[in-house]
Amino acid sequence: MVETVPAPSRVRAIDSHTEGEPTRVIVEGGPDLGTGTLAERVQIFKTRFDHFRSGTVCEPRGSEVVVGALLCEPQDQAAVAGVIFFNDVGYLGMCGHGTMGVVRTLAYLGRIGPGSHLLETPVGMVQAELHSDMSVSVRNVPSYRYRASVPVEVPGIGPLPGDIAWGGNWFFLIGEHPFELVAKNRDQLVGATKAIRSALEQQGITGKDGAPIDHIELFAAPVSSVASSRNFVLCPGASFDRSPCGTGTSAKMACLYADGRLAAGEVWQQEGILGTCFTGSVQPEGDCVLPTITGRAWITADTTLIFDSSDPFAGGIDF
Ligand code: PYC
Repeated sequence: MVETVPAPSRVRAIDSHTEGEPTRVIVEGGPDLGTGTLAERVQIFKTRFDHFRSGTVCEPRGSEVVVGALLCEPQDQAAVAGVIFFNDVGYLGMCGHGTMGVVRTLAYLGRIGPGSHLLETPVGMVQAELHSDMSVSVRNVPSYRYRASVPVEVPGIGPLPGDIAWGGNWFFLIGEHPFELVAKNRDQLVGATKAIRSALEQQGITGKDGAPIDHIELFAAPVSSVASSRNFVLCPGASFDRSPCGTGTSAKMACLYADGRLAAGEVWQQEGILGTCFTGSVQPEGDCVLPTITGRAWITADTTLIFDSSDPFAGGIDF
């Protein structure tokens, strides 16, 4: 009798980077998560297909810096696609740089052209505009500052006051700290921001309804004379955002608006740790603001990921 070896499964992924931060969009071969809301589909992804998340973005096929984006059928047919974002440790609500990567990917696939497009995410609908120069503007979900000047005592660093804000993910935003925000200090910055996140957790400091604060954002004066500010953003896990972080820029602008330091429609140029910028502005929407952020993304690979059932690391390496 001839033994048959199961064929390895294949997943088509389009890789891009947005102002330096990578996105891997899964366009074929992803799990079937049903037809519920995107928030319901994330729960199915987490409980039944988490190995797909780790297999596609963790080593040896990816790395901790890769943000994955699973394209899904949207519930609302007005949307061009639904999208679930994830990274090496879990799932994101929204992702600004990732949305720009998704839009560039859809254009690369010939599914959209320049113009305005809706995308469904687990935390709400976002509108993306692909410009003729291939830059992308994202009108994010309603964003707001939840608490201002919350002190956190960080072992080895001291007390640090920060704002807690929602920009599609939860952020702790710190303007006063002893760190120099330059890329060569990345190990020190990752260590410090991880210590801040642990201190928040230990001291019971959370987002609304007890939501964990999984992104930490430090600010300093910009290097470029045209930018308004520079940031360093720790993402869930131990990776930092190479881009200026779309949801982090949204959270920042919500705080500035709440303080009366950013007017509706005024331009905010957020520089990231690599010196690249997102251009942002807000419009008021009830108790929140609707942020718009603009940046550039480039396609870097159109690739097939191969999962062989005999591969001990088919589900990624769990460090
Ligand atoms: O651009 O919103 C963003 C983001 C979140 C995590 C990494 N990038």
